[in-house]
Amino acid sequence: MTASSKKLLQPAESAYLGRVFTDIEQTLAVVGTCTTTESLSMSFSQSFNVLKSTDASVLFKAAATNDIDLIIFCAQGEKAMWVESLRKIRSHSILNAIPVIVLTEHNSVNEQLIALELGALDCMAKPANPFVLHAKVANYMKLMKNVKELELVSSTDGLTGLSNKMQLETMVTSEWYRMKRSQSPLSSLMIDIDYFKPYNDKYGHLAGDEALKAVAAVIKNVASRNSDFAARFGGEEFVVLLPSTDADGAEKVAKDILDEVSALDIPSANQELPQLTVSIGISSFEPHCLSQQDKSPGHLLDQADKQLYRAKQRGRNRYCR
Ligand code: GH3
Ligand code: MG
Ligand code: MG
Ligand code: MG
Repeated sequence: MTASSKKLLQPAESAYLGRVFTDIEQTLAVVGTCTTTESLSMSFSQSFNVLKSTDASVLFKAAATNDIDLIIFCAQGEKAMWVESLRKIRSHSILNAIPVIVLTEHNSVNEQLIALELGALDCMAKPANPFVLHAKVANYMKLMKNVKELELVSSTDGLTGLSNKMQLETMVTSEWYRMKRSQSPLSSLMIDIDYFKPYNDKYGHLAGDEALKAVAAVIKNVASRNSDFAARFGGEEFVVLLPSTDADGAEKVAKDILDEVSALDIPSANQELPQLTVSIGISSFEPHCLSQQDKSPGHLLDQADKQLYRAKQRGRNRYCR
């Protein structure tokens, strides 16, 4: 037996809780009304941001405004009741991606199988040994940290730090259906750098990359509401989604982007324009105006692309709606 495995087999339990993984940026939701829920919330509040929820519906409200990393679900009362409650959590649009540890009264094989089949990550008997539970929570929290880092990398454009095209596609679909549900407008901007091929040819690709980063920073800075979303769509093209924003509002955002890109004062490779500029196509949709043909989310970017084409035709460094 190695010295390290010996140490693992003989934990100094009283000292253990003091050195478990701690990250107050991460959020643990504890669901239930039993005394266990209270004591768990207390003991974990040293290590994580703890959200107490009496039942699934309270948890749903919390999930809308909090970024939950892990759920401890205390199964209590009639089996049919807690199974239904767990099922609701596991089929919720946000919560279904969050791992759940279920604590049951008896932890019979039957109870464990039900919880695991509903997608629980782990199942323990109440009262759970606090050291084991803290160690498990610490491990799952570390795992969730890695998962989130991977999700971020896979949804981000490496050059500009904006979201990438894959993430944009997800957002277009979700914002489109949110717009239809919420009865508030949705606008999008398709932005393309003018004469960028000659710019690269004249100043080189590295300078081209720097210009792309500078334009991306302007876009991010202008589309600054929490709900705004900016992505690199392709080479020198960007898309901005503006939820709850009508055509007039989108026009203001487009105008600010035009002005601020010009103000970067990056030299142009085209004699007609003194600075590097962009052209912008705007599309706006109001749910009550959607005709039968306008049903799919793809319309949002198709319309913006058509308007971008018009802006290019009309001489660039402008927007069309
Ligand atoms: P227009 O005004 O009509 O938009 O003309 P344009 O030259 O910008 O359009 P075109 O689509 O012909 O050229 C886009 C150029 O963008 C091609 C390529 O040189 C450049 N580009 C695309 N991706 C990158 C990139 O990642 N880095 C750099 N430096 N240049 C890129
Ligand atoms: Mg282009
Ligand atoms: Mg271009
Ligand atoms: Mg192009």
